[in-house]
Amino acid sequence: MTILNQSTYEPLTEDTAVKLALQLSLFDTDAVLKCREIGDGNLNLVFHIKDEINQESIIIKQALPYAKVVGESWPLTLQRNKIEANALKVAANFVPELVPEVYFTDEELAITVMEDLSHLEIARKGLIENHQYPLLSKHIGTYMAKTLFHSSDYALDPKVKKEKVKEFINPELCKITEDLVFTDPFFDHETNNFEEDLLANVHDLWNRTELKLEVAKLKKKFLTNTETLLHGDLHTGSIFASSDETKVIDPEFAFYGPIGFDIGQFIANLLLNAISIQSQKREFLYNHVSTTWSVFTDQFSSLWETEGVEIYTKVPGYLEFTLQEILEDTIGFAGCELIRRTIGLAHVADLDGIVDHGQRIQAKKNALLLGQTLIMNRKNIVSIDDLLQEVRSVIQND
Ligand code: SR1
Ligand code: MG
Repeated sequence: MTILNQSTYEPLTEDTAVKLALQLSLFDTDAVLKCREIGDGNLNLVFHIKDEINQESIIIKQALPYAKVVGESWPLTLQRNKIEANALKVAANFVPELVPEVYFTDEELAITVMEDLSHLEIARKGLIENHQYPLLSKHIGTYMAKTLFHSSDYALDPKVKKEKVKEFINPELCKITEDLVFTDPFFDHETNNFEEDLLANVHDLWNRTELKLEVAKLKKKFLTNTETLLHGDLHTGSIFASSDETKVIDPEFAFYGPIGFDIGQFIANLLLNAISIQSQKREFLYNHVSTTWSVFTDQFSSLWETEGVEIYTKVPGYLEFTLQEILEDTIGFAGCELIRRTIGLAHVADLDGIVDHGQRIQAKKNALLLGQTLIMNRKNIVSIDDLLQEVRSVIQND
């Protein structure tokens, strides 16, 4: 199909996005369309198009050929748009209620046209504004159990699974994570970005060779373990939520990796929010951490028992071994995420938005300390209650 009468890539404008929506016949013939570019993430253009007559709306997301957060000096594959659209379609097979519906994709223009979710809030923004989202952890635990189980060797014929590994090879986006999550924050690298008052803490972290050894092991797992199709960037900015609805967006970092990576990123971002608020208000976030893990393990276990195709899923002890390994990885990956969101390239508003300088620096020191503790102690933390006890003991006294 020729879109906008062109066959080569060009970034859309608000005008051409409207033309595209009309060409795709996505609105009624009497539609009066209004379009706004609303992308506030690190990488893409996002157009919100609304029919003011019939109150219908869509989103057109377009990849830019570079990382928006840095600029044109950081080229980035347009292929990520196809990965994202395909990952959304895979997730829709298992959790259609937890992802936006995809209406149309075009590889050449690197666009995905999808359901508008603007009746919901980005969970990170809402959490910062004290919204508690009572169903968030139940929904995300379900999302992770179903998506992570169904794309793994536990559930798929090995040949089919390997075809999917091939389909989701995503080297450029993985390299971003390899650098920004697992490497740069642990060395004196130019991409790092931290406040002067953290200098002593950061130098201390860079000098800890035993910490680097543990991060090396976690990075190795990320590089080499093709356990399942991950979302790959499951932080609270990749989730839309309300009091009764949750939708996971933005799986452009999707690839085959270790199950604990998605869980660790989500839990770390709950903890970043906990660190950013007063200690007496943190309990609901700890409950979210606990519920995420219990919903994930309950549903993953039940899928394992009823739909496991790998013969060893029937062997007593293999499920328990697998869940223990996932927990250990989850805790280690969460530790890396806490550190990189504090001193690496891409920060989070939970911490950076703390207005009081002293409180902000203290919160960032807590995030660095908690991150290191989780990485170093992950083998001794054998339950989610142990994890929360560790979290409380590190960040309680501020
Ligand atoms: C250059 S991209 C920086 C970060 O934004 C994305 O959301 C990922 O978290 C990535 O690491
Ligand atoms: Mg994103």
